[in-house]
Amino acid sequence: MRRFFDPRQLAHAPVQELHNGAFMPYSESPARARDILDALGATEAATDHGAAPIAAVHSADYLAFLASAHARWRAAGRAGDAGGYAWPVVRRRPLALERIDAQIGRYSFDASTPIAEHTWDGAWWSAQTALTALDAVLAGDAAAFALCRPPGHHAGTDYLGGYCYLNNAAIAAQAATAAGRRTAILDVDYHHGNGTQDIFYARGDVFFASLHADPRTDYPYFWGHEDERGEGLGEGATLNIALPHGTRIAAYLAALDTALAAIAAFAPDLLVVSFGADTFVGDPISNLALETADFAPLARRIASLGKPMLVVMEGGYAVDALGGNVAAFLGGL
Ligand code: Q9C
Ligand code: ZN
Repeated sequence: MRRFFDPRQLAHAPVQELHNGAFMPYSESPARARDILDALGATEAATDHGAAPIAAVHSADYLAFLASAHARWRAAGRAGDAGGYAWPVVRRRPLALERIDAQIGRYSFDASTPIAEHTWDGAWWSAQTALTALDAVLAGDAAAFALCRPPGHHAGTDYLGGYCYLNNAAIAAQAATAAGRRTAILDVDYHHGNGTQDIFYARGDVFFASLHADPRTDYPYFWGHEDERGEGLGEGATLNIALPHGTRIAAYLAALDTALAAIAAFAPDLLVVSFGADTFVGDPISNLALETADFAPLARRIASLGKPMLVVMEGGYAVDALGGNVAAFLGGL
């Protein structure tokens, strides 16, 4: 299977500084990609597909914000990485504000996703890596792996969050759709893929299924509940399965079978898998209980759908075990 990674993704290297001057350990680090690369061996770089496939998913105003946010943060005399701390949530009317601090609130939903000096470049090449791996699948490969980092599934049309800036899986799914493929997305990251869900929520042409920790107990809290099933033309094209803490492989595979049956009923001719290894029992920020050896049967079960498959990397923060977990998953394909 061809595996894609672009070294320019490493340029995104945030260091989150809190407003009291302390530094917060930042889970989504370049070391994650390095650990996966050590386990995978050789990878192929991305080719630049330009802005159009990204602009097919994200709004022009959001992209302009993201590309300029760090420079404007610095121009406003601020130090460190740009980060949100005030949001227009509670009974506020939409306002077109110029102040960078206000715009970060407008274009984000959490305080854990700093915009560093080279975040735009890293996110750009992460998306291009997904598009390049998609090309291999469109050309006839049974499967391809995009080592996307920063990850993408929490980013919506016009917002960042959850360590995500550009939604790599959604960008690839949209490009596959534009290429005439009927596309389903299966999200097996620990966290609900709220950005991906939002992007396709009112559309019936892309199916979205997600297995994740119950949002009543886990981030991102405000999405991923099982009664969220899509709306309008997308009614029934979203499927959420919420799992309790401590879920092990047997119960996980049973839930996966439900998602796979729904995807099979949609009859896609291409599958995008948002793969997070943060379902691992040793993940420092998560609470499911999959073992390294479980990732191969998990992947095999997904592959049993028999659809051409693009695997896009999402989360996974047990850095020392991450490469082994990803290699186990890819080995299972
Ligand atoms: N103390 C992905 O796995 N948690 N994102 C913030 C702050 C955010 C995870 C907690 C978790 C985001 C792609
Ligand atoms: Zn995650």
